[in-house]
Amino acid sequence: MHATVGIIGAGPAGLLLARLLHQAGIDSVVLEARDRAYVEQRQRAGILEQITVDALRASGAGERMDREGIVHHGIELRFDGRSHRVDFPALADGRNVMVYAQTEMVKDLIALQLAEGGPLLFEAEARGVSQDGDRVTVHYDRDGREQTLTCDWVVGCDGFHGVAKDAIPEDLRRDYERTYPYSWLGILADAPPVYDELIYAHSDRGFALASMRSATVSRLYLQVPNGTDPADWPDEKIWDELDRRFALAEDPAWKLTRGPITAKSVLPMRSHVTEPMRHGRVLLAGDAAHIVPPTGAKGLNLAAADVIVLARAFARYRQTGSTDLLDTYSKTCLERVWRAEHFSYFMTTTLHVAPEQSPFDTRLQLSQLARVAASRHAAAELAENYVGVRLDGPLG
Ligand code: RFL
Ligand code: PHB
Repeated sequence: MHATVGIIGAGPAGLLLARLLHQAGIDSVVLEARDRAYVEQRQRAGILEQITVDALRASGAGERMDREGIVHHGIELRFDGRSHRVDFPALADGRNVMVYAQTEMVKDLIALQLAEGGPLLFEAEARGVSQDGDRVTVHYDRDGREQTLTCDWVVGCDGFHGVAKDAIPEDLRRDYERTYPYSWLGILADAPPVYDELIYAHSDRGFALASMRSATVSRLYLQVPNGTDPADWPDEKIWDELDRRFALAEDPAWKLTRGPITAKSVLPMRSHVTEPMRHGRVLLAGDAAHIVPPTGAKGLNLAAADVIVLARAFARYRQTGSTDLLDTYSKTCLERVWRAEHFSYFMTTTLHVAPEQSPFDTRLQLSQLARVAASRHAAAELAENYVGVRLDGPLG
């Protein structure tokens, strides 16, 4: 099998790239290690920046998002027993975010790609990528035997544990990493969201986040120690702990609406960047090149930003034969990546309580949060980063 662009991984990055290439008249083949049901059910992100919303529309798969997605005009910060709202449009040039689950975005992209796109092969696991002159080959396992896909270009959209990044020789590759001394316990509950926007809470018991999937389904997170077993958190204990962490001094009766918990999992927190994001005819996009802790809601949006830049670079190459945008791909993306890395680190370390945290560190966190509440400049810095910074370059 041959493709102009071989794409490894059918997460948001790989699927969106395949659709954007299709719209630009460029053929691709997507190889995905898992089966369709697994990929469609994986619970992950929920917040889309404007560039992600626009890209989903441009891909042709934005119709259901436009019907069912919920526009959010701000977030609430809770700390020191009080609440403060960060108003996005007022602070960030009228911009907003959209709440639409990654699971739904992935379902929409898969349905469209299978209906009218190039091949999307499930249960096709890439083992490695080899380059020989202008030809790149993906070696993959499917139907119990090793097969090959030859390509002009290969894009590794195979997530943090993928194989594509091994195509960058060790002496040219740099990895930057930070791990955090806490994890998130995430639940889905058949309970109406507590508030019509997201609540990010700092408390002396640890961080908590109230998000949503629909008018009847809540997505809630609690900071827990690394290595936590979800089985140690029966449902009542989770609800009690959420109520304590979201507690408001001026409204002690304030409580979450409880409902059946339908999913429970623990996610570790890590920051990681692999540079450069291209070697020869192999390019990396999304979690394959960089991951962030989820506190800034940036992972999915960075994946979308990468493939938007990449789809434009391939379209230009097809139209003019120039590789200039492919040549600057890594540099262009890394500028946004490092901004998001910093913001995610800032949100994470400002809102979580580290295991050995001193009272001094807690005072610093509360002072920073109070500054966001008191200063338009400090709030605007948070709002601009949350809705997505504007940078010079193709994404504006
Ligand atoms: P994905 O979604 O990990 O998709 C990669 C795909 O590649 C496949 N794959 C392979 N296929 C073929 N051959 C191989 N050798 C392969 N190796 C892997 C995988 O099966 C998979 O289908 O990466 P992508 O497309 O770059 O998208 C990035 C986003 O998924 C990610 O940034 C966010 O979901 C991060 N993230 C979250 N972000 C948020 O903003 N809010 C969240 O609440 C949130 N929760 C999460 C998350 C990431 C998680 N991971 C990666 C562990 C929760 C989790 C558990
Ligand atoms: C989510 O809805 O899953 C979500 C929202 C915002 C975050 C992280 C996760 O920062």
